[in-house]
Amino acid sequence: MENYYQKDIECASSDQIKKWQDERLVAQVKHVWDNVPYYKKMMEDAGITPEDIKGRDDLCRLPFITKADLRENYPDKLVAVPLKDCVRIQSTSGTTGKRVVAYYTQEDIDLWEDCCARALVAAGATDEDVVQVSYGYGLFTGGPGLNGGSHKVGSLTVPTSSGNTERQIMFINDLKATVLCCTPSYAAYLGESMKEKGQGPEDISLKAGIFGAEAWSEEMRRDIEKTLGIKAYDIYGLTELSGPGVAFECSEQTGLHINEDHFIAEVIDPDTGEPLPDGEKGELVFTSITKKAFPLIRYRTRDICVLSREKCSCGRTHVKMTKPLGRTDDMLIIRGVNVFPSQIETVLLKLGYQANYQIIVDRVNNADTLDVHVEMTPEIFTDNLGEITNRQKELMEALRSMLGIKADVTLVAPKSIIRSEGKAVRVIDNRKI
Ligand code: DLL
Repeated sequence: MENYYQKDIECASSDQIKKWQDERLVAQVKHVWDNVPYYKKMMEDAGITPEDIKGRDDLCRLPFITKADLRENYPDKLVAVPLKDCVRIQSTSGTTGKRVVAYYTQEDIDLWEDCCARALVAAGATDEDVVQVSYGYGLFTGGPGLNGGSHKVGSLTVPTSSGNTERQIMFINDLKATVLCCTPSYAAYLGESMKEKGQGPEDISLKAGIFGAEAWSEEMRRDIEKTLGIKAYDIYGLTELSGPGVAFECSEQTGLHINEDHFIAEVIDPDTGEPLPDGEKGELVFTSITKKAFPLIRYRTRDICVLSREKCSCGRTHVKMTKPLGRTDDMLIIRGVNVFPSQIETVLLKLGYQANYQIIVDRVNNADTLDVHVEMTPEIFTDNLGEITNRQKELMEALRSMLGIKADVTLVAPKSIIRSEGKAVRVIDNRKI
């Protein structure tokens, strides 16, 4: 039997959804025009006033907003309510110097947690479940979002946060956790670790998992389901829009329902910016129509996907997106953390190296690995092993502090990294996802 958290909304007619989107978009455009000078100027430059936007069909007349705009307005110049009305910030993981900071009113948090609750209930969670939240807590939205959603469902919430695998396993076993929320690679790692301890799927209390924040394949889903003895659900989201719960999988598992009462989704041609019809692959663009503190109008996510309005057997009516099929920029997601090659380059240049490096990403035993090969410059070149080890250590520490995750560093001889005739091949991603 299919379960819903807010059935009237999740199964609303397409006319009803359109009505909500029309009304909320008109109000949101007025809200940003009145309260955010940057939006007002962008709209003026595009020759648009709020009166021109009468509903969803006029959305394409509005200009896009990008991550660059968000950085330019760091930290709070896009906030559309008085700061005293904001109760929380969250921030994106691992971006350069100026991170994106997203602000929330209490109502924004409430609505975000509702979205996460929808995902949990779709995965079968009830007030009788024990939900272990093993996403990171803190600035990352994974932990706080699913934590709040789990409270709304009335489940017993276990806020383990990420890491400390021994303790994770102890709590799963001792508290008889039934739902696990974490990145898919961590779920796979937990599964392997439990298997090594002799626990088979029949000895594990978990029945469902809600995994997202990074790309994962159907093969990985089957692996995790087998080792943990669960049904594994995908969840999608981004800090800029709230966090996890922008879209989630239902039991049919043929795409993720986008919460259309809060977000209007479009797919555009990333080169021309032209909206594409449903069924075509392009860049996902979102407009948040209920967020008050940090509203985004036509935000370019850089995620590539396809939208589908085919009827879903679960009864939900909200549009479905495929799993993200890639990105239009060079952002890597390693162990759930967003990593840009430019961050690595910044560290190397600061420590006296040149931009001759290669980033090798792989997935070993279902956990992402990050290796950085760095050429020594002729001035730095040495064959003294002690000195090389010290330099590698220094680089590893600097990279950890910049990226927030561990990177292994290998120093190589000058000119030993193959030069490309075209664009430098900086990233070799061997993960099969
Ligand atoms: O990753 C929010 C989140 C937390 C989603 C927990 C799901 C679960 P950011 O750190 O801002 O937010 O990263 C957002 O991660 O633009 C996608 O490229 C990627 N991403 C998120 N979910 C998925 C997914 C969180 N299910 C960026 N599959 C997004 C593939 C995903 N990629």
